[in-house]
Amino acid sequence: MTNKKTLFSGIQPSGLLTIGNYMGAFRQWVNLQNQYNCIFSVVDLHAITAIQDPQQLKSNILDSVALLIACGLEPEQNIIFVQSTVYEHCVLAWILNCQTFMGELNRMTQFKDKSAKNKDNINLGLLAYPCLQAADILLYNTSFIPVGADQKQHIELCRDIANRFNKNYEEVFTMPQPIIPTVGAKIMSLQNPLAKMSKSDNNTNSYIGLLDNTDLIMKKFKRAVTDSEANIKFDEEHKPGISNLIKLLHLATDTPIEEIEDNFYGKGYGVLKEKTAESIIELLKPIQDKYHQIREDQTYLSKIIDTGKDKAQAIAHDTITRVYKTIGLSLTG
Ligand code: ATP
Ligand code: LTN
Repeated sequence: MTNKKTLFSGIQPSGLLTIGNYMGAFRQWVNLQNQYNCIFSVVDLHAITAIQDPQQLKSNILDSVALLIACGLEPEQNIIFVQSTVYEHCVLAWILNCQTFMGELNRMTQFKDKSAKNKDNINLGLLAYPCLQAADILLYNTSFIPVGADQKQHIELCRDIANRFNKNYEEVFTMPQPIIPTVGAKIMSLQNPLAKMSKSDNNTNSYIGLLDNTDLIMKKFKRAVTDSEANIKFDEEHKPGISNLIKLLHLATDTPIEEIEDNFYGKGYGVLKEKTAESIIELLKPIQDKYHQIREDQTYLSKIIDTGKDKAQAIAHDTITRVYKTIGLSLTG
């Protein structure tokens, strides 16, 4: 390890990764990987807060690792690992549960949203989700956490928990801070532009998967919900659907938003939808090509997962040893 600061982030293998995940998270991860000691995790223990089919979960985990590399993360330079392979996450999560108030967890918007969507499975894991997330972050002496805007509240709670522990015992945890992109922090659903694009949405037309093919991407954009005007203008409050398309076109092509508005002045929504679809198809093409190469090479993928586990565990174990000692628990063996 160098004396660079540590950056940590995670992604749930709860379905096919989307352009929301890419714009809000991975793009930053790729851009920041040379600046920090980076640790990226496929957080499968978080994903099981919703029911997952075991075979599907297994393949989603491998797909996610392969996609992270295909998006440009260098496995030699960074630690890329699967959360469940490092048991220390569960141990620290329990300890942090004991530092977290029920009122804090009940206030989390993600908990409220997910409980409302899955009324028959409001489990304890879903409530304690932010404690496991705090454990992910605090195990690695993390300074920075690049995430989409939806995760801001969880990171704030992680800081509160770390602070409380440090006060109740002694200064063990580094205080982390989020890095949230200025544009792209919240890509909206194509079917409901008032809700964030989410890979676990039951309506597959609401998101663009990173592995969707050309026809499907074109179809999904053509079906995207807009408004009844015919005016291509960036106005997230009054024109959320059109603004979401403009934002995606801006992010995919680096064209400034005002220039997009000028270029499309007087044109119909159909043209904007088509251009946005084309730009996303072009952006995803090299990622998809690289993904298929990597995904077929099981030996290569297993090696990355094993190496990632060993490197992550060495750091996590060191932290758990310190935490145990601090709170008066004993480690044997
Ligand atoms: P799920 O639908 O299963 O809750 P998700 O699609 O919200 O999952 P996560 O795996 O929970 O994705 O999040 C991984 C990263 O992607 C996080 O940093 C999150 O903030 C970011 N992210 C997720 N959705 C979006 C979005 N629509 N726009 C921008 N960033 C997003
Ligand atoms: N809850 C996060 C995923 C996640 C995460 C983390 C992100 C789990 N552990 C640690 C950053 C740091 C989400 O994006 N829904």
